Amino acid sequence: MQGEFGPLVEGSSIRYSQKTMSDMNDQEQAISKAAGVVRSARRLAALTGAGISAESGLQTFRGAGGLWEGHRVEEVATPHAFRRDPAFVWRFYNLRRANLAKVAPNPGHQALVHLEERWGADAFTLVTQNVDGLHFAAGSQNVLEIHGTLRRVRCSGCDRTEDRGVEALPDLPRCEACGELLRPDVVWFQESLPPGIWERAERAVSEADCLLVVGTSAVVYPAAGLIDVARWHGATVVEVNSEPTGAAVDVVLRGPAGRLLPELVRRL
Ligand code: BJW
Ligand code: ZN
Repeated sequence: MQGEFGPLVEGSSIRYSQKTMSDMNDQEQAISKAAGVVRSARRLAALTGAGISAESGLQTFRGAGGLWEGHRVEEVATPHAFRRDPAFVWRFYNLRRANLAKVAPNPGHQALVHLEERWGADAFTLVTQNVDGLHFAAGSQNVLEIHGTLRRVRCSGCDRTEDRGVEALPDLPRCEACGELLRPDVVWFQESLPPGIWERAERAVSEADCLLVVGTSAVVYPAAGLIDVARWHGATVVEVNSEPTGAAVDVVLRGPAGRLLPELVRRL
């Protein structure tokens, strides 16, 4: 059988097509280059998205399987959707909260812990768009959750926040203090990012010599704009993604983060 990219199996020996060989050389060059860039960076930052948690079993937002009951995230994760039908929105979030109890960090998350240990939390900042808490669960400490977290709720009346972990919540949870509806403490479309945290993310990225962009489609702003901020300040941007994105980056590592990040760390 001759696959365009796959190995050609002949009897007991495995030959590779020319296309596969040149892809392997490109990948080898890219990972060596990325390792060199990371090694020589005084300050590092990473921007992660849903793709880094895909190998833990969590769905991404876009691409195959990215719909929830036929709805795009843009239809569910908005203040308008919550006002119109809070039970519908809570169903989406309660399912995702329940999923969190079943998943664990994967080698991609752990590789980023390793980078923080090696560079020190002062010189390595992990900016994540993810709300799943898996970077903290893996052991990363300097993590900026710019889109909030599923583990916290916030009162839509008095703004009080509370950590509820992954405990099961009622279909329509209410605030004990004022009786108004609680909502997940995450950032929906048309909402501002948490002010202090966003400023720290911008600063970390603008001070970094290298930014690793992992598992994000880089279509949601202002998070995706961090890539331009980094480059504008002279950082080299290394993307790790299983699929092409339109992001303007310097080095591309194409493949699963759970394999490529540990490989990158091994080469440092
Ligand atoms: C793997 C892999 C493996 C798979 N290994 N890779 C400028 C231009 C255009 C629009 C705007 C703009 N500025 C603002 C906007 C509007 C809007 C926006 O960006 N819209 C775009 C969709 C066009 N932004 C906002 O509204 C933001 N707020 C804002 O701007 O406030 C200012 C304001 C205030 C007041 C009035 C008006 C404006 C807020 C954005 C909030 C986003 N929130 C969500 C939901 C969070 C809660 C929840 O989880 O439910 O955040 S949306 C969703 O997308 C979530 C994610 O964090 C975010 C990004 O998604 P991500 O992580 O990139 O996931 P995917 O699925 O897109 O990609 C996964 C990737 O992984 C893929 O590339 C795969 O290939 C890859 N992958 N497996 C490696 N194993
Ligand atoms: Zn309240």
